[in-house]
Amino acid sequence: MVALVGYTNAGKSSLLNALTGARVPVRDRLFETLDTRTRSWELADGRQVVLSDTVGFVRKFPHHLAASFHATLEEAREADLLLHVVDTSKHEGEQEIRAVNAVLEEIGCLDRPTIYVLNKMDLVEDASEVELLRRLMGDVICTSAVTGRGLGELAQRVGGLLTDREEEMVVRAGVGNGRLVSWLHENGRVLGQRCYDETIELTVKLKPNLTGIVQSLGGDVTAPAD
Ligand SMILES: Nc1nc2c(ncn2[C@@H]2O[C@H](COP(=O)(O)OP(=O)(O)OP(=O)(O)O)[C@@H](O)[C@H]2O)c(=O)[nH]1
Ligand SMILES: [Mg+2]
Repeated sequence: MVALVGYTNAGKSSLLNALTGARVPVRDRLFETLDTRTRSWELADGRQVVLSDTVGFVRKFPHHLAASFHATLEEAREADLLLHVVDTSKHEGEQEIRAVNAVLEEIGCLDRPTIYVLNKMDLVEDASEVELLRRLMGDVICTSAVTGRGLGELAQRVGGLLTDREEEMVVRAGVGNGRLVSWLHENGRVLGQRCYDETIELTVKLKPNLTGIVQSLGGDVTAPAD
């Protein structure tokens, strides 16, 4: 699960639309998005990740929007990876990043793996602003939801980070267990598969926290033999 977070008007919904072909309303005004939208995002290697758009963060949150904001925080809490979207065309980029990070800290998400997405690059005239943010944030990707710049690179980086968290394992099950086999193809990356006697054996890359599901579906999980 990947969540787009960031200051209001940074371009989160525009990026969700550009990356997934969704049609979430986008407008040049504060708090355009008031509920969480979730879409399936297919990375270059065919893997599907769940990408969520969230309500924009601000320094002082208006009280009547508290309920929407609360739902957004849940989304951020559940995400494996945060894409912190920044409006790079504004001079307040740095203050806005700090304001968003203060909220993330409050909800205990500041240590979540995060990619800083410097968006609206098509509007940037002052390259020194970008350099400053790059120095401050370290790992950044420059994008434009309008021209599509950087979106491929972003998908690659997300894929790389999620792959790092996967582990290789061997799953054995009865040959008739089609449910488990299709679950593994959907939720992991199957590197190899063979059948012997009445057993099917798959070598898969999978997030370790999913092994419980594999077992509940009748799979026997072991580490790969070297
Ligand atoms: N030029 C340019 N405009 C962009 C880009 N990304 C978003 N916008 C514009 O910025 C405005 C805000 O975009 P949204 O996608 O609604 O921003 P958001 O972060 O979802 O905003 P909230 O939902 O209000 O928090 C819209 O007018 C978009 O068309 C970009 O990369 N380049
Ligand atoms: Mg939005």
